[in-house]
Amino acid sequence: MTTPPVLAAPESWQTLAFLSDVHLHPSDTATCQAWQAALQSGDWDALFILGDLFEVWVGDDVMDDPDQGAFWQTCARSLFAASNRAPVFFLPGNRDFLVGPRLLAAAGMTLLADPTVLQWGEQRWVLSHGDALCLSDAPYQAFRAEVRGANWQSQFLAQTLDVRLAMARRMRDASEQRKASALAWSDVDALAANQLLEDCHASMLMHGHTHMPATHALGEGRLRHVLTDWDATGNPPRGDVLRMRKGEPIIPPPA
Ligand SMILES: [Mn+2]
Repeated sequence: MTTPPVLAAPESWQTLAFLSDVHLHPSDTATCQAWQAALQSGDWDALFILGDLFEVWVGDDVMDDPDQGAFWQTCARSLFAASNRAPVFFLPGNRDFLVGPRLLAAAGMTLLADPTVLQWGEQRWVLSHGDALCLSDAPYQAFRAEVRGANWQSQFLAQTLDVRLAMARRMRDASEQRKASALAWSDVDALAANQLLEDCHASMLMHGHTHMPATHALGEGRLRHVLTDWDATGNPPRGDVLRMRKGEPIIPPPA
């Protein structure tokens, strides 16, 4: 494998914050408000957003859409305000990999590759969205390889915003139907996670995507920590910013 890029945390970073899978969308203002409130607390030295911040992102020009544009611009402003207090890093997910330079600038976010190695003092972690490691879902991996390619992306972005929004609606409906059906949700492959950590000389993989928050022991002291998704209208409501103090370990529950 090619070695992932390494982000070396400055000495001054004492508290880091992590979130993922907020799935922001104009149809869910409650979750957006919960997320904005969490951003405003801002008691961290850097914030890492590990993908699927947006339910769907069909191109940065969605900020100009007469119906949705105002919502997305509000999201960007909240991020920009947070970035004025502490750096905000964005690692794209399977819903928002088309986030481009315009949104990154408007939101004050720095783009991270998936995966990225975070070197923070003695700790060395791998940050990822997680979908690339869900290897048992072969059709999804084939789809992913296609849509992450430059050809697919330039063809998709060449279509009008209305056409792209309509395509996104259809894909979202199909995804909802799939979730509602009995099909098991694909999970991160433990062997692949372990191999990635070994290759990166890292002790923990932190990711989102699966909406199955947990800490898994992978053996030899390695961990896989899964962030929660957000849904303020869920029962109970879900959504959380994980705050880590420098040197503080994540303790896995007893097996
Ligand atoms: Mn995802």
